[in-house]
Amino acid sequence: MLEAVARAVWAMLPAYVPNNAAVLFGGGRPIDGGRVWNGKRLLGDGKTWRGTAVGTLAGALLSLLLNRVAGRVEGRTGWSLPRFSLRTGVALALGAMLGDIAGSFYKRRTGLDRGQMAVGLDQLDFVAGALGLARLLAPRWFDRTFTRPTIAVVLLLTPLLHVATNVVAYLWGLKDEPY
Ligand code: CTP
Ligand code: MG
Ligand code: K
Repeated sequence: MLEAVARAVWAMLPAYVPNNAAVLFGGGRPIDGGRVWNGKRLLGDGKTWRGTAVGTLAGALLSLLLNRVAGRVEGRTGWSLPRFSLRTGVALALGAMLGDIAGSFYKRRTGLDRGQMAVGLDQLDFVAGALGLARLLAPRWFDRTFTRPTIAVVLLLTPLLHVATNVVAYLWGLKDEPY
């Protein structure tokens, strides 16, 4: 049970970190360039080129770092942990950023302004993006790594982890809203 949770979190770490890196280092030019569609911004000021680039890079670098320490963690715990290639690391990180961007696109279409909460969507859009792009770019690795039980753990645990990190980021003054 603990191993299943550890495997799921390990596999998703390259998708979890991009959002937080974007919060820390994002800002600057918005991706939509300020464009408006049907009276609402296409994406909004919360989706920037810099945040997306830094987030993707952070997630991809983390996947390489995880590979370096995986053996040691396995030795201590007896778990068997997933490994990342550059392709799967980038797929998870970029996929997370794209899913988050798609979420903002959807929020703007439904009249939610930048920073307004969308329960469920805010917590899972990046998961859908990360899993979707990884499945597309590395289907065999995806099937091996994200078995049904692992996906179930990810879907249950991610919203909790997401809310917890955002509350911490909010309390530290890094984020404007605790979600
Ligand atoms: N961020 C960024 N680029 C991204 C994603 C996030 O620069 N691709 C930064 C922005 O400063 C953003 C912050 O991280 O405000 C928090 O991200 P998020 O909560 O996803 O954006 P919101 O500002 O809440 O906007 P939205 O309503 O569109 O989700
Ligand atoms: Mg937000
Ligand atoms: K979001």
